[in-house]
Amino acid sequence: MSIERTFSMIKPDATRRNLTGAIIKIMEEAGLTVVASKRVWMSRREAEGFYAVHKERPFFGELVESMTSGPTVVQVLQGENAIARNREIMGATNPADAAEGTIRKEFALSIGENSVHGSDAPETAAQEIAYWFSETEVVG
Ligand code: DAT
Ligand code: MG
Repeated sequence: MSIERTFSMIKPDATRRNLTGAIIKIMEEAGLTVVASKRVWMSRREAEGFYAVHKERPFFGELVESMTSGPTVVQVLQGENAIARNREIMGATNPADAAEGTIRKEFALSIGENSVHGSDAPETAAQEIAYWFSETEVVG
């Protein structure tokens, strides 16, 4: 067990439905602490850069469209095994496959509008945190 940081995002489908507080409550109750946070309406360019790993996938256009459709909350979560813990409470990508009690099971509208993003590994967590935050904005 170790204290880690992970990058998390509350997506436009969730901010639009005023679910920001409900989602953060689940994260905090899971032992994760918000150590950086800001509300961002990302540009097309920012969304394409952030999701560059998916640029050849058939859903890329739809993904960029959805991520730029409204405000997101970008944040850094810190805690024991934060990367895996956050993925666990998020649930599966497709809400139809997400376990009971997970954020996506409770709130996601579809596989594309699935309410939250979370880093999947230490390398992507470091990259994604650096994409949105400077070192001084992360206050642990
Ligand atoms: P995750 O967000 O669980 O890490 P991912 O990295 O495979 O999932 O995909 C990134 C996002 O892209 C996902 O949260 C929603 C969208 N997406 C993935 N697969 C999709 C599909 N088949 N149709 C539409 N959007 C999809
Ligand atoms: Mg992913």
